[in-house]
Amino acid sequence: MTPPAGVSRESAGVWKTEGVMDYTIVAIVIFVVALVVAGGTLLFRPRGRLESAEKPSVEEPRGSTAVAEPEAGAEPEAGAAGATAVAEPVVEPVAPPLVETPPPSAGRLVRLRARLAQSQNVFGRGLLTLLSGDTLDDDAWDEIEEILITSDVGVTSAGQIVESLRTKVRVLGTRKPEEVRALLKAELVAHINPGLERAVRTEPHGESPAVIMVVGVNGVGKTTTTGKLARVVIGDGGTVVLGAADTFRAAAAEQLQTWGERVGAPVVRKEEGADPASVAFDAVSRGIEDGVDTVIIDTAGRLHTKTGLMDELGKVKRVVEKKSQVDEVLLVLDATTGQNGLRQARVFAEVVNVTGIVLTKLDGTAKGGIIIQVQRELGVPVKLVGLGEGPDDLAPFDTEAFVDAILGG
Ligand SMILES: Nc1nc2c(ncn2[C@@H]2O[C@H](COP(=O)(O)OP(=O)(O)O)[C@@H](O)[C@H]2O)c(=O)[nH]1
Ligand SMILES: [Mg+2]
Repeated sequence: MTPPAGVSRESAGVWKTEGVMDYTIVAIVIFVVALVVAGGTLLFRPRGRLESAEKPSVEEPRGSTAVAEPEAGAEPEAGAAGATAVAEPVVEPVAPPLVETPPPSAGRLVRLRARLAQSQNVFGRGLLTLLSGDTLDDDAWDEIEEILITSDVGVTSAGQIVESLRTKVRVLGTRKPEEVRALLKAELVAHINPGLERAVRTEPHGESPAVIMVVGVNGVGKTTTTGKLARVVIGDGGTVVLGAADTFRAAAAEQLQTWGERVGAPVVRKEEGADPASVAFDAVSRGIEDGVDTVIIDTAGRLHTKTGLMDELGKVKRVVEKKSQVDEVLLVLDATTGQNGLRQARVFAEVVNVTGIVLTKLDGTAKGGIIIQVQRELGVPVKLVGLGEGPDDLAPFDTEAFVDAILGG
């Protein structure tokens, strides 16, 4: 290369050096490009596998062998870039999640007893302190009644409980703390009625799976309960198909899909605005085809008129019954909503034949007494209680364990 005219020798030297540098730079660039290409191929591969994972399973083996081969023959650098398997954790959440095995349902209420801390402090401790106090006068009895009412036991039941306790305390004479506890426990257990049948009917009959419909007002925890209940059935060794009959918004089906995927339960769903009854029908058909134990159908709760509600839920039930009997209609009720929630629940109970109550959000509320009122008002047993937002925070209701938990000990 000749320096352009007018360039001094000195600068020509520089020019020459620059020429040499040019080659070095080109060489470095080539090297870097080679590295990038090698790294790029490796980085792209996991995505390729992901895409194939979303296709039918037949494709999967091909995808994974394609990954394995070139990786084995890759240059040493690839080992380091292969350690770009650090890309794996990023990729994993998108891949079909590993199927979980939920824990069995037995003893859950006992394990989750700490979640009833607020009810224990306000309701349980409050009552025990007053009942064991030195001066159990009229004021103290009024206070006891007030605690019962603010814990949502209901005015009628509160009055009856106080009346009964007054008589028993009089008979008892002296009041040792353990005697008072036993007395209060017996009273509460009697009001919750341990004799009620609380088992959720999840067992199949003949060729048909058990069919459970989950109903209730918007936001009470229906979808969450449907998902948690699927886990209970699977944790206890059963198989489940879920039906996303809340077609009001796509997000509801999405939410249910996530629950189903975690435990490997198929979710039957349709586009937003589809007929809920047809989704329910398809879910039950799928359940029969697959020979599963239980089909659980999530429904919408946004129906504000009684006739609208009756039309929709009634239709879902009637249509399902063309395929199979409906074994349970579980009414979900948010324990924190008190009288208002109870009023809304009553409308559902009038529209469909409710066979059991699921009382959610009992964690973090002092209103554990609502169990007594709900059963009294609706004439249906509480079968399950929601004690948190965790996937396994749903427990079969057990009267003794519940009363023990709110009384402490
Ligand atoms: N703390 C608590 N939150 C709950 C419980 N059950 C449901 N939730 C929450 O309540 C909200 C509404 O639940 P969702 O199932 O979508 O209600 P849906 O509209 O009736 O289907 C969600 O944020 C849930 O996590 C429970 O037992 N405890
Ligand atoms: Mg929902």
